[in-house]
Amino acid sequence: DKCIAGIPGIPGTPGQHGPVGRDGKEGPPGQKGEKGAQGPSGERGPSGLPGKAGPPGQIGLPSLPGFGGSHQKLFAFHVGLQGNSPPSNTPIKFTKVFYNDQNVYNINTGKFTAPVSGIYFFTYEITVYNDNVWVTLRKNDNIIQYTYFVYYQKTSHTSGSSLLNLRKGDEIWLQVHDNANGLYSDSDDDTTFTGFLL
Ligand SMILES: [Ca+2]
Repeated sequence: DKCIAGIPGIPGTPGQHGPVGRDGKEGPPGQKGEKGAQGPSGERGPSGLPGKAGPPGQIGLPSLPGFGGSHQKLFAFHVGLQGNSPPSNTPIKFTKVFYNDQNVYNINTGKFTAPVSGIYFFTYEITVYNDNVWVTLRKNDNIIQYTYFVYYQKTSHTSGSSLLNLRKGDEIWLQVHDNANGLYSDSDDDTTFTGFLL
């Protein structure tokens, strides 16, 4: 007996969906994106409060006073007495010249004449011998100041100085007062009169 093939059967109906599968593995990271364009500038903010004041700076060194600088000519004299006991009531004539290059002191009259207006300094150093000394510093025959010294032994010294605001042409000199004329000089003693424009 031969087995005869039968007619194929009708396909069955599809099966029902199976249950949901498990999650798959996480994939690799994506590529980095391109940089975006710069955004517009923001508005300016309000001004901040002012800062605190800084500490004070150091005080600078004082400058030295100028003397005979390029802006101003030098005017000065330094003269000495020759002999002793100059006469009273007339300008003392200092005829020993240490410095008088601008001829501001006249050795014939005993007077200094201000060549320009300005502030002048005068000083005198007197060797005293054998008599009291009383001298006056005079400006245009007005007494500016007195210097008095009582003689007591051998040789002594007295001095005076003054700062004066002079006008051009003002005259300054020293003069013995009241016959107290113990001013002295010899080969190794000096009595001097000095002045200069500041
Ligand atoms: Ca002497």
